[in-house]
Amino acid sequence: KNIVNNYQYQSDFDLLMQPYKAAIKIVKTKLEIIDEELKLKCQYSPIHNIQSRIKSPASILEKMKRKGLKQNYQGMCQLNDIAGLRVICNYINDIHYIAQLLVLHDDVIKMKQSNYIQYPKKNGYRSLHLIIKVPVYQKSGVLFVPVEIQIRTIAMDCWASLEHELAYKGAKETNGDIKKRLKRCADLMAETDMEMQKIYMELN
Ligand code: 0O2
Repeated sequence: KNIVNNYQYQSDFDLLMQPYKAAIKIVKTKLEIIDEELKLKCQYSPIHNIQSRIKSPASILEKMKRKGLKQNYQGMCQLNDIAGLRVICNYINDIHYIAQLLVLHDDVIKMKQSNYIQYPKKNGYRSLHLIIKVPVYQKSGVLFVPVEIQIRTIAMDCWASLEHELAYKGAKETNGDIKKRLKRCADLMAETDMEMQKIYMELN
């Protein structure tokens, strides 16, 4: 049975997504608490803003097909990015600091880290991706729910948002010249990030 397709009613999909929504709330609260503590104790708030989303049913299906997973509940449970958070930080050093503080929590299980800052993608994409699992208590017991967290600077986010619209997954046909220019923009953003970090450190 194709469980996602057969869930014809929004309420059924909501039921399926309830633990993922709960996991987003839990991780968002953790991040906000980290930021608040730093603000009070260090007079510095590294998180610029936090966005979150639950993957759409169409996107869940597309990814299950692309990954060759069975299109059923078990297949869906193998996806790690149904619950997603994007943490936008002010400076590059904040990214690793936030990631370190988050995985220090006893109830956070670190599953995977992809460092697209140290090793940017060929197109210039930069971000730190973390997959963690957090416990979500249900009346039937505890579920360990995966959450994908993308942590990036304002500049990295600016580039990724525009590139997502312009070129990601072949959104529009992009020739070699466009790819080169997008990559150059990403590199310029990265240079700006380094310089802003230096300025911040010199002033503080
Ligand atoms: P959308 O539309 O943003 O939801 P993996 O499971 O690690 O084997 P996956 O999930 O493709 O493979 O992981 P990856 O490459 O780490 O990318 C996950 C997400 O990062 C993507 O989600 C994008 O949000 C973002 N991302 C990755 N590469 C790029 C890129 O080149 N440009 C932009 N703008 N964003 C990128 P989705 O589900 O692919 O897409």
